[in-house]
Amino acid sequence: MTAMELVLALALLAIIALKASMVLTSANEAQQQDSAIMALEDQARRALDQIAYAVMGSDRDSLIPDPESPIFSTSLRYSISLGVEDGEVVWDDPEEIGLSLDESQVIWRKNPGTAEELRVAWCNVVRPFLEGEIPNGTDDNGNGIVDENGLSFVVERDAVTIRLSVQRPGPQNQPISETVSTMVTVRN
Ligand SMILES: [Ca+2]
Ligand SMILES: [Ca+2]
Repeated sequence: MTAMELVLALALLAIIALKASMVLTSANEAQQQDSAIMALEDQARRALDQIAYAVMGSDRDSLIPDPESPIFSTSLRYSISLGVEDGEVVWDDPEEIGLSLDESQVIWRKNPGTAEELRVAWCNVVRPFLEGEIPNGTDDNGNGIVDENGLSFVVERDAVTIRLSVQRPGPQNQPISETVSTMVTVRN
């Protein structure tokens, strides 16, 4: 082998090694991205389930706000009736689930606004607006509500639709988002 052939052979080997490492890196990055998306989806699903279970047990008459049109709200106050005593419905302590835009959090509160208020953050990566929605007065994501926030409730008769979008930095530092929604029926 001449010196020139040796140099060429080495250069070729170097290129092959570089290509192989690039393939490995991009496979690794894709895998990191996939697991980050799956973890975020899990997180969104868990928060949505928690909200849905809480709202599910509540009574229709206790819901605030009480819109009969598809206007969304970023918070929902509800109570569970404990039964009827002397002809009067006895309500459990009121609870409220709402979006804190400042902290990107879903906040659950019991006895909201009172001295005995109990406050727990259920999720802390909520997007300011639902995925695909920007604040421009139109329904960009085509779900029937306009400029809805990252957490929204729509009450129609005894059905509550809950939508949640979360976002966090992905492994390559570009943001990744997940959106989940469900509809629950409250007690009539
Ligand atoms: Ca919309
Ligand atoms: Ca919009």
